[in-house]
Amino acid sequence: MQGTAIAQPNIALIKYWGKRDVARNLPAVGSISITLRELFTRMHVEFDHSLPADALQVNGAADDKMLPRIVDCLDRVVGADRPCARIASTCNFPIAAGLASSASAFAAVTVAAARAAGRVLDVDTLATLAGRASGSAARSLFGGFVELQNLEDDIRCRTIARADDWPLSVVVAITEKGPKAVGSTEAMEISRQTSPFYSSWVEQQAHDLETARTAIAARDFEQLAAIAEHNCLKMHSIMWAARPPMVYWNAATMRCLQTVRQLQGQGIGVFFTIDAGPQVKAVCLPEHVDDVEAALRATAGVTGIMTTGLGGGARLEDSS
Ligand code: 2P0
Repeated sequence: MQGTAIAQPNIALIKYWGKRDVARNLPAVGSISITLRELFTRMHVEFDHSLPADALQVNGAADDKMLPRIVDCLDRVVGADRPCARIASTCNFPIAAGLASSASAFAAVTVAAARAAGRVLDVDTLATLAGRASGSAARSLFGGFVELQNLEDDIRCRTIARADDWPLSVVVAITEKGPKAVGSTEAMEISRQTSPFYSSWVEQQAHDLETARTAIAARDFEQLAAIAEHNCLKMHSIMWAARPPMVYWNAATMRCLQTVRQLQGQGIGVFFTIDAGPQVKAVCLPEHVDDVEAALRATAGVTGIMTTGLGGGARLEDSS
């Protein structure tokens, strides 16, 4: 009764921000993301009737903070009458720092738990279950460019272009490794309840999704860059205008944006996006990755760089 799965985080180009149903964790808007290749979370789940309680280890250390959400996820996948589980997670990038660690974690644990329980579920069901735990996790079941569609009563994810169809690169500039002060779930609710810009955000999302979809289908980098940066800045402006205001950026975040603008001025194919954290993700054409890496590495306040291509969706490990 065990299973091991690997999932990569994804970075939204058209962002999910806000929920229409908090209890079922349904997003207020659709989103489009790219699944990354080199960053990953590996989850091992083992059900054991002799265990007195569920236990989670993250990178070798007990983690009681994340445990309740993992427990809920296991209950949804397997049923609440399941045996207790030993869950071990390893992650090769900073956790809870705006690098979509919850996306890869919940995608991986959903797949691993289904295997451990002997449940054979199709990818749509796995994505729906992962999305109940963390909205962005649904997208990590799929590879390449992924659209999360907001259906009337649920969500559905689809790969709209494969990683090989348009092999972009992503350079992540780390500006701070610590966990964020306000989690996304709470920040989304504060945004929905207090930000004067929230309703326009929801109204305009269909337009942004359509623009990005068209740009991806045409492999139009400039059009994708323009809509992704616009959508990202719009999402952060919702938070800046909320009560209390929430600013995930630091001074180095802003300096990275200036670096990206300078690169664009030199004709380099690159754009930025920023999630619920201070890291900057620079999406670029593969031929420009060395220039982008060098420029971000030289930006004051950048403490680390991670470069990755686009990858496939969550999967069971071969031995699982
Ligand atoms: C996204 N983010 O589309 C957006 C952009 C962060 C900024 O989805 O509350 O951990 O668990 O459903 O998926 C991060 O939020 O939120 C996120 P919950 P999640 O990637």
